[in-house]
Amino acid sequence: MEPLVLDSRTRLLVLTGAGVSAESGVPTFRGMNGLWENHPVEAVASPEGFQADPALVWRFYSQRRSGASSVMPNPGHEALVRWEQHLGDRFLLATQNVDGLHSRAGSQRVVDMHGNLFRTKCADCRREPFDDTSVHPSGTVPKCDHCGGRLRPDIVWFGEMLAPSDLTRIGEFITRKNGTRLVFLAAGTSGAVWPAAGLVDEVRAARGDTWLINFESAANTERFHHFVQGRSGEVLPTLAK
Ligand code: BJW
Ligand code: ZN
Repeated sequence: MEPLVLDSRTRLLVLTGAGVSAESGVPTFRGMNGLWENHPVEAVASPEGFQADPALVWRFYSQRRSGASSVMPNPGHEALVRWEQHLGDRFLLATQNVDGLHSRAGSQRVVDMHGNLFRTKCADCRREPFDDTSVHPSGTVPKCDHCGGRLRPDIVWFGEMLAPSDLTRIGEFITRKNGTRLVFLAAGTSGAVWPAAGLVDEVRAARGDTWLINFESAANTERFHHFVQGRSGEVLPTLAK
């Protein structure tokens, strides 16, 4: 297999998805057939779902908070930390995962594209999102101290916009012109959810080299120059030269 070359002329954008956390024991989305306790993920991860049954949504995210707190980063996360230590500002990690495992492993240049499981915001007022590990497993709905409105997890749900500052940070990394060669590596993601699934095309438009590391073929596999089929915790630690 051709190695992934990370030399002093390379800048590397990594996109991770649920598959990278799978080996830590965090369930993937499509692996649950897109269902949680028989509810379609869209029903518990959308503004409409929250409107219809906020207590159910808090039960879902409480279970996720408890699950993510009880697991540890795996060798896939650790390989990304080593690449960042080697590349410095020529490295950026865009993650769709909200579990915080990349930061816990030691990654620093991280864009949490889909938000953070351990942050809460108000659905009604503009107060700043805040760190929060509390759980509401019986399905009660926490209230905002500022306006009395409903609190919600600080997650990007279906139909919601990603933070413009996050998209700008990723876009600027892709188009940066400083004589470096752009490499993009996506790992553990089904390529089904946008705009993350379109990053491979943005990178190709900027003439970058593209790699997919995934356990099975993804919805956008044919858009990548290289596809390495396998588990991220096994492939990532041995991929780079
Ligand atoms: C392993 C492994 C191992 C397992 N090693 N691999 C263009 C076209 C069509 C639709 C749209 C479009 N643009 C926007 C949309 C709508 C929508 C969308 O994409 N829908 C699709 C389902 C079609 N996108 C949005 O709504 C986004 N917002 C937006 O675009 O705003 C503007 C707009 C709004 C409305 C209309 C048009 C524009 C927001 C998307 C936010 C997604 N949020 C979620 C849920 C909340 C997070 C949470 O609670 O955790 O984020 S969805 C869910 O999917 C979650 C994930 O981050 C995301 C991606 O999933 P991921 O990570 O790829 O996981 P899986 O499970 O799908 O795949 C895991 C893969 O790993 C598998 O392939 C396994 O084989 C593999 N694997 N073990 C390596 N050990
Ligand atoms: Zn409020």
